[in-house]
Amino acid sequence: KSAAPTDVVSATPFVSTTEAVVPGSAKLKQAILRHLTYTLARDVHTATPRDWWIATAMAVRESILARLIATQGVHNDQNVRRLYYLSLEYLMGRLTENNVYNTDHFDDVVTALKELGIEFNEIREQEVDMGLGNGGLGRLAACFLDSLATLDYPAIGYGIHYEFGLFKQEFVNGHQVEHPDSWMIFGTPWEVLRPEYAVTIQIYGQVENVFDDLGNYRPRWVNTKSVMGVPYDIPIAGYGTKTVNLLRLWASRSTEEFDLAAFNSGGYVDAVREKVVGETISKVLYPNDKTENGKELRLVQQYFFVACSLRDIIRRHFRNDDKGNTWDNFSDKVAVQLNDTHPAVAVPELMRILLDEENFQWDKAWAIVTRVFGYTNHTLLPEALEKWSVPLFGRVLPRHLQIIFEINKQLMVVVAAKWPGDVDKMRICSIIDEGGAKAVRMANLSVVGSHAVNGVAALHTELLKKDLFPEFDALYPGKFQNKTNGITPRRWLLDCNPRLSALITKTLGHTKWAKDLDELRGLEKVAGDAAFQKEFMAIKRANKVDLAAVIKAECGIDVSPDALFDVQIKRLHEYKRQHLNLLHILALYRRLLQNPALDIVPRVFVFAAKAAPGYDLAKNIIRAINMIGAKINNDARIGGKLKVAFLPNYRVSLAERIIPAADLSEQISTAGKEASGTGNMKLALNGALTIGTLDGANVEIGEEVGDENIFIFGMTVEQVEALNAKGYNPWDFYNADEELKAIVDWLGSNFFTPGENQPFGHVHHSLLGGGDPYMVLADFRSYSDAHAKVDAMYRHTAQWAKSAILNTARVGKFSSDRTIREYAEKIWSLPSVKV
Ligand code: T68
Repeated sequence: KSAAPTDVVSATPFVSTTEAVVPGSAKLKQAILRHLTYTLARDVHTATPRDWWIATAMAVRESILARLIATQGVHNDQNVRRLYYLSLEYLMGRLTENNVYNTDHFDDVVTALKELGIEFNEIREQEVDMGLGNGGLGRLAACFLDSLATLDYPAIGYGIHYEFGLFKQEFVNGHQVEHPDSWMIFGTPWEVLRPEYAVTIQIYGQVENVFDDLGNYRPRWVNTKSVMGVPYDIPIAGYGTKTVNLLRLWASRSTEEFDLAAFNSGGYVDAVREKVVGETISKVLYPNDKTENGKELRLVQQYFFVACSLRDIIRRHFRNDDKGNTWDNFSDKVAVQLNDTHPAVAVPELMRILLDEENFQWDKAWAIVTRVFGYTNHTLLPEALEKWSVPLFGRVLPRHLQIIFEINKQLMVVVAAKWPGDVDKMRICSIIDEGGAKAVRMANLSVVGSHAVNGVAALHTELLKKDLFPEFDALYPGKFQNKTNGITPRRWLLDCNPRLSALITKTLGHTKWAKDLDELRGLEKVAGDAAFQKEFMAIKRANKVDLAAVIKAECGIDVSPDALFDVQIKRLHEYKRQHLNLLHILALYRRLLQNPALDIVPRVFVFAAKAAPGYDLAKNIIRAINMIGAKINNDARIGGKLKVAFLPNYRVSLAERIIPAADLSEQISTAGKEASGTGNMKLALNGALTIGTLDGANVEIGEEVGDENIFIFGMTVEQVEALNAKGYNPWDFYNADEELKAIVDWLGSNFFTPGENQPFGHVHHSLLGGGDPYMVLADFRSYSDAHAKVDAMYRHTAQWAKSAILNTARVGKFSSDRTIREYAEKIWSLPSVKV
């Protein structure tokens, strides 16, 4: 039977839906030229590099779309169980190169373009990053999509098609300045607009309390505003397989109903202005990666994408009613993962649909809901746990608030049964925070509404159970699980480090490693081999030469590829302690000034980080690194032994240039604060040694690579807790350490910015008067000592090379393929489906 396949992407005029373009450079060359003419209206003489990029992407896209159609057809015909990943963020980066590699078109593309006189390396720079996320959480979602498709799991990602992604960062006199990221004004070849799947959702309004003829409560949600969600589909091609899944991102549009009231009362111009309100929802990504600020538009964004996605999921399920799909088998076919609490409003939304639209009894509806959802927690920091004020929530989603109150009422019964008479336990477990202004606790809602809750590293999950949710862990034994994060080895080794990839393939004699990263263990036996070490380190050096050119172009700083490249790249946050790194730089600088003959390994400190626009301390740390760096870089007295380069506008495509060139990976958060980290995994995989605390996934990286191949320093979680319990006073450490005192005072002066008053006052205050909440001073000496060991090992080229190789060889565990298999088996019960 030839029913229309599900989620068919409308074909471009050049694509046959039945036949994929046969790969091969000749065909590809033809397709590129065809798109140049008929998609872009260009000829080879007038084509710009951007035209060549789009034509190339369009040519590769043909076969990807054909595979997308085939994949969705198979999934639909077999009525498979699917995983739906709900995430407010996806940090996809550039798509062309990844798609070219994953579909094995790389050699053909390079050859085809060469024949046309074009270098692939040049045109790929034309693509603007798709930066629809803040940091680790958004990038994790992107890595997961790659692994899901590669492992042939039927899966769809849902999110928001932000018009503006994470801001672009520029430095002016060392200060961070933000600019809008208009990534899509000229469109992108990698998305397909699907107006046929547009949905209309309701928001705001009031609840009318109505009873039916039998006296049943039948609330009516009325006077709502309508908003339309229009989906854009981005194909997600698996590596070394035919599976192509999709990422569906919703753009908000006003509906006619939305305009009408304004039109009647205020006339045409007001009507159009109202329309703008509807379009505002998907306008911009919120740039805070930790603190939640209770902004109404953010809640509206969350509800908008969740409501659109659930509508779409339900439509897809019931389209297969001829295959027996009903609500009874809904939770057999549908698994939904909540990427943090940002999509947690899905819990009351699915309840509302079942209760109010489908007339379910509460218990039956609740059973479906809790079977469908899983929840991933990404942080223990209290300021990052989402809360919505009850009045705000009730204004935006009045019916959902009622449902949350009912969920909570039933929860309180369960809590009271477990701990009779213990009001404290009720207060702690309640979804409603009653201390002070009433608020909805989204984490509690997510835990209660899901059948599985997971942390993102072993240590994080332990702390989740012990410190954040001990009551829920007791109430629901077995609900809490660990799923240590991972990264896709395709983007983070195969694509970004072609030199090392080629060496690995040559040495192992196969490319299986890109799909089975434990194969890298095969490198262990050559880790001590002098010839292999030489090749490995020559590749590292070549990558450093490339990065040095980027540093020169972006910062105007000359750096030597023979120096040790010491790298800290991540969001700027007090708990990540970029200022601890800065104190160490100041210490080295001071030691050199006091003894210019001091023999240290020359170092290049590479930073890249964005600070949330309203986060003053983080911005002050950026300024301090920039200004102190400028002073150091231009100080002839130290003979170029230290260089500090803060690369602006950190993003996925910049990470792809930095990571292959790193010697040392800075993972120096206060123990217990970094849930996992994923940059730590990318750097180790590319042969950087870690200097880090026993925090997040560093613990597990240490277990894999071995103590002698990682530089661990600082307090453990237990020691941090003990010091806090006894009362931490940073002045004790300041007064007891002559060098530390001197550099902290130095930081507090205007030595680095003459004429300015207290230029780094914010940082300086946080370390002393502010109480140093992340214990930078307490860990300083141990950190500095660990760096001395780094220095000593780097001088032993063979020893360093061996350690670097063993890092690459032993971090196979951190492939997101392993992570996704664990989710599929232990949380989603998701079989893979070969296309
Ligand atoms: C990160 N979280 C964790 N949050 O900090 C990191 N938050 O340890 C972990 O490796 C990573 O998640 C993946 O699990 C984030 O990146 C955010 O970006 C964020 C964004 C909005 C609101 C709250």
